[in-house]
Amino acid sequence: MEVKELHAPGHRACPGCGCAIAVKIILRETGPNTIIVSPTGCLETFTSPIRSSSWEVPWIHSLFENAPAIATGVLAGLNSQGNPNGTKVVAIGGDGGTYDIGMGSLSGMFERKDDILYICYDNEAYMNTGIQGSSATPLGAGTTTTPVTGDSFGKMVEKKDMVAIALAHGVPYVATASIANLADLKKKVRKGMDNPGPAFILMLTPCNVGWGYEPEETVELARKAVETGLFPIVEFENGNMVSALKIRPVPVEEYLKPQKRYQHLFKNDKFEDVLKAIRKKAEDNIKKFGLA
Ligand SMILES: Cc1ncc(C[n+]2csc(CCOP(=O)(O)OP(=O)(O)O)c2C)c(N)n1
Ligand SMILES: [Mg+2]
Repeated sequence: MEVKELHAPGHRACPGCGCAIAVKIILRETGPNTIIVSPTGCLETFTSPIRSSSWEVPWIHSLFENAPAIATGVLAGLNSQGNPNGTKVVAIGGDGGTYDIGMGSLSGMFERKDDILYICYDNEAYMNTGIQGSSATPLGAGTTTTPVTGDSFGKMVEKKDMVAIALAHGVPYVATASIANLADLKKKVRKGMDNPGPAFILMLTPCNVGWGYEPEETVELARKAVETGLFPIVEFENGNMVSALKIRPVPVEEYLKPQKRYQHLFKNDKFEDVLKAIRKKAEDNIKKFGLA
């Protein structure tokens, strides 16, 4: 049977865009009875060039900083009319819109316990405006604002832990997902939508332009992020971990080396401590979530 894609072909994402893959699959699971909210970022830009749209569901673009508040408003509007069709509200925002500038707005949405699924597509920088670092950029990664020059080794501090932040708000459904495991991603979107109250899903969506790799390697890199332990696939219901994808850990170098943003770590021994810290991050995740 032919599937009608709700995120239609013909959008203007870069070839190999991890976010475009993710959104197509997410909408297959949400179905048409959904209103999507997106803050400014690549997703908004590549799906809505002037006078066209690749969305086959109602879609609203918010400011960079307020997607959760707009989602709350959309839900309030639906509820004020009795929401007879049970239409769901799903917000899909980038890491900049989620970890940084939209954090206050998201915190409010979590606190209000609004029945909204918020999905963050995390490409680990502000890609739309030219690869500026965000608080999701990982330790050691080069971006235009975390430069690699002289003794500077790219991002100098660890990535913010958004899963822990969502859990600290008491969000009843919190999960991570990967475009290398689509059945799991769809299952989590379904759970996040069916769960009453707020839900938060974090997805790592590699960006070949910002990370510096060949477009056809996107899904393989997403898989390597999981297999190294650097991006654990976990799921929490009411604060309790209910699933964690088991891995047979591969060395972090298998994930880092194909990416230009990490090349400086392999040029000489100067940044060995950074590599050690990245290895330790993977080991800590494996221990913390019982991945191996
Ligand atoms: C208040 C405000 N500041 C800055 C911008 C410029 N801006 C638009 S998109 C963007 C980065 C978006 O990054 P992210 O949320 O990670 O999404 P991505 O582009 O990576 O998909 C920035 C800085 C803006 N639109 N509004
Ligand atoms: Mg981003």
